[in-house]
Order: sequence, then structure tokens, then C-alpha cells
Amino acid sequence: MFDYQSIIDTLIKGDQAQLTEMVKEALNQEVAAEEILNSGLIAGMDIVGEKMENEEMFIPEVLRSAKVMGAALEILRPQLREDTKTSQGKVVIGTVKGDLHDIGKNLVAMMLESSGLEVYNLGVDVAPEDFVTAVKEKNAQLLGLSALLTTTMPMMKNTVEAVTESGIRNQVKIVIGGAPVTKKFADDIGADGYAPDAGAAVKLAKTLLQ
Ligand code: B1M
Repeated sequence: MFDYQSIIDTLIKGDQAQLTEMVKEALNQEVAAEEILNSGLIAGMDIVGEKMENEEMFIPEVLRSAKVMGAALEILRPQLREDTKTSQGKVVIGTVKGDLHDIGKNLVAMMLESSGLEVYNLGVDVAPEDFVTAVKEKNAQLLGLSALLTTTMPMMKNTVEAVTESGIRNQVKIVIGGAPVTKKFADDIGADGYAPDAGAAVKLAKTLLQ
């Protein structure tokens, strides 16, 4: 059994050199990338969240952990890939306006891309009208919205409304996700679907794009 605890501890400590070394070592030991992701990195980030809530960690330290998680994800990226080269659809994805969380959204983007979709990642703090513009410009069939704050969830509703008002709602499916988001919320705001994690997002995207 691989020692995930040391990955968790190093992520919390925010030591990038050590963490990337550990992730490479785990891959060398043929630990599956999904396991390193779920049992190491995501588990560690959950503890960072608890510590943040309990004021045992503060924003600069949380940011440091987020940064090293991003670096570790880059190492896992090729392993998380399925071997598909042809585009099976276009996706525009971003974190909604007012929200700066991007690790989960980037993971979703990476997995969608790996599954053969052409992904346009607009980043964080994306205004409804910028989502609309990108969907039109790229002629995307799927729009992915991420929110990590209860206070930014209403912006998902605003974005769905902006898509509807722009007249392109019937051309694009909208999928939402992020820790505080639920299936019920997706139904309430008129999104086409909700995915709890990156794997589920890929499955849902494939179903909606069929
Ligand atoms: Co923030 N933060 N944060 N934070 N932060 C949370 C979300 C929080 C739960 C922490 C806590 O208090 N326990 C809390 C939100 C409370 C709430 O509203 N319910 C919180 C808060 C309060 C804040 C600030 C307000 C703090 C402050 O300033 N006082 C502030 C807000 C800034 C802003 O956005 N305007 C803030 C800031 C930050 C940092 C900038 C320091 C940093 C973000 C850095 C970055 O992203 N580059 C940060 C971090 C890192 C976190 C925690 C610790 C970790 C988030 C994360 O990356 N998780 C987080 C606590 C937690 O979630 N445990 C917390 C790992 C990631 C892989 O999971 O993002 O959930 P996640 O993504 C998953 C799924 O949700 C899903 O798939 C992903 C992969 O499986 N998913 C989708 C995500 N998007 C999807 C889209 C889809 C489908 C699935 O379809 C399109």
C-alpha cells in the first residue's frame, strides 16, 4: 500500500520540489494516477479546506498548497490522458464571475480534453457575457461552469440566463459543478446537468453531446 500520507503532508506544507518528486516516485512505483490524485492530492486539499475553516491555515498558505497541487497535476496530466486525438466536440469552461477557485475546474478541463473534446478554458472570474461571446466564437456545443463559493452560485443562474437571452440556448448544453453545487440547483436554474467530480463531468459531457 502506497504511503499517501506523505503526499498529503507535503501538499499541506506546500513544498513543491518535494511533492513533485513524490508524485514522480509514486508513478515510478506504478501507482495509478487516479489513486495519487484521489487518495493523495484531493485528500490533502480537503484537509487544507478544513484547516482554512478552522483558521489553522491562512490565505497565503492555502495559495501555496493550491500552487503545488497545480504543479503535481501537471505531472499526472499525461497519465490521466486517454489516447484520443480527434475532437469529439467543443467545450467552453470557466469559473463564474466573483470566484477565483480554479484547481477543480482545471482538473475537469484536463479530463474533458483527455477524453477527446476540444476545450477552451476561460480561466476564473468569468462574466456571463464573456461566456456567451466564447460559446458563439468557438461554436461550442457544451458550456461548463464552476463555482466553489455559495456566494457565487447565483452567478451560474445569471450565466444560464445570459445564454438564453443571447438566443443560443438551444445550441449549447450547460453543465455545472463545484463543491457547493447540487443536482437540484442545476435543475432549479435550468442547466442541463450537474457533475460532482471530473470523472462524472466527462461521462455527462459525452452523454449530452451524443
Ligand atoms: Co477558498 N474556499 N476561498 N480558496 N478554498 C473554499 C471553497 C471553502 C469551502 C474553504 C472553507 O472555508 N472550508 C470556502 C467556501 C465556503 C462556501 O462558500 N461554501 C472558501 C472561501 C470562504 C474562500 C474565500 C472567501 C476566503 C477569504 O478570502 N476569506 C476566498 C474567496 C476568493 C474568491 O474566489 N473570490 C477563497 C480563496 C481561496 C484561495 C485563492 C486561497 C484558494 C484558491 C486557489 C485556486 O483555486 N487557484 C482557495 C482554496 C484552495 C480553497 C479550498 C481549500 C480547496 C479548493 C480546491 O481546490 N479543492 C476550498 C476547500 C475545499 O474545497 N475543501 C476552499 C480541490 C479540487 C480538486 O476540488 O474544486 O471541489 P474542487 O473540484 C472538484 C469538484 O467540485 C468538481 O470536480 C472537481 C474535481 O473532482 N468540479 C466540477 C469543480 N468544478 C466543476 C465543474 C464541472 C463539474 C465538476 O462542470 C463544469
